[in-house]
Amino acid sequence: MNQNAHIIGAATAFGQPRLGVDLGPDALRYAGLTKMLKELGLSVTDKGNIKGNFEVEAERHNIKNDDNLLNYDAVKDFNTILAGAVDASVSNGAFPLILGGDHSLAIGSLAGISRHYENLGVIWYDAHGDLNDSRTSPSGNIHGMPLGISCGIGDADLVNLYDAGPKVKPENIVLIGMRDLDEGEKQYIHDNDILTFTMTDVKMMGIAEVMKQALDHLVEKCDGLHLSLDVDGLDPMETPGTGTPVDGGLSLSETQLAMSILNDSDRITSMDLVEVNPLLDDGNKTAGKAVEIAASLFGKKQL
Ligand code: 4U7
Ligand code: MN
Ligand code: MN
Ligand code: MN
Repeated sequence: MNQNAHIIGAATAFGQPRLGVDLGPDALRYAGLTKMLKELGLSVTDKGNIKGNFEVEAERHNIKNDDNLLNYDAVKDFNTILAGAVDASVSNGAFPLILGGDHSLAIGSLAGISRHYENLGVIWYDAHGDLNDSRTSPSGNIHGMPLGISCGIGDADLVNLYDAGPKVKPENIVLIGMRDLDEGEKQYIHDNDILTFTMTDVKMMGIAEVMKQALDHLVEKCDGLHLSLDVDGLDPMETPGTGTPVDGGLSLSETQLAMSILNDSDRITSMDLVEVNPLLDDGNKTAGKAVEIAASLFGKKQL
């Protein structure tokens, strides 16, 4: 794997109503992220945080547009800036490690990354598919839509953010850990034949087999592989500090195994580590687990 990492703090909470997830990047830093990566031998540059303008944020937080989209303008502006930062890191030969922040940031991270690849593969490790649009969303929260937007569904300005058109093809996506999919998302997965591993699949097959099949599906056809890891993919007993917890998730040890299989593949080119909310956490437990997850991805071994 690329041993030159750029940490990009995506300090946004605009994609959902709960404040505090914008503090996620700093919670991950306090949990020792940079030190851990350096101990593994990586060269690490911390690019600091991209934030919304706080005054503007306070004024426009939790406003819906005519299409029922929460904080629409703020999400759009934030992701345009983020896409530029991520694009610059890839152009400079670095591995962008984007810290969230709510998952709406993946609109910008995928937009910035995708111009560097013909066939970008995406592994979406999450309890949720994040494949809604304003019609199918029960909430209007854009953190439930970034993968759909990146595939070209939903609001035209968000779909065309940074570069015109979709950023990812459905056949280049694998969903892992799914256990809370809305009806419209299920329909989209069926219609587009997206390779999906629910929690039931994980329990039936084991996470090692799931990761093997995920990689088999992607490695031949994809020239870059992005991992988007939402900490709510894990069980809330492991990662309680997150805004939309769902019971029955992956354990830390399953996730570490998944990450070390990805490390062995030597194919991952970028990562989002998202939805850490220290204001909902038990101490800084969730950020600590997230750092352990990143450690396994970057090659930390148990022996
Ligand atoms: B996350 C939800 F309805 N699907 O759209 C929605 F269940 O980034 C949740 O994965 C979305 O945490 C969760 O609001 C978004 C809901
Ligand atoms: Mn989620
Ligand atoms: Mn998510
Ligand atoms: Mn969430």
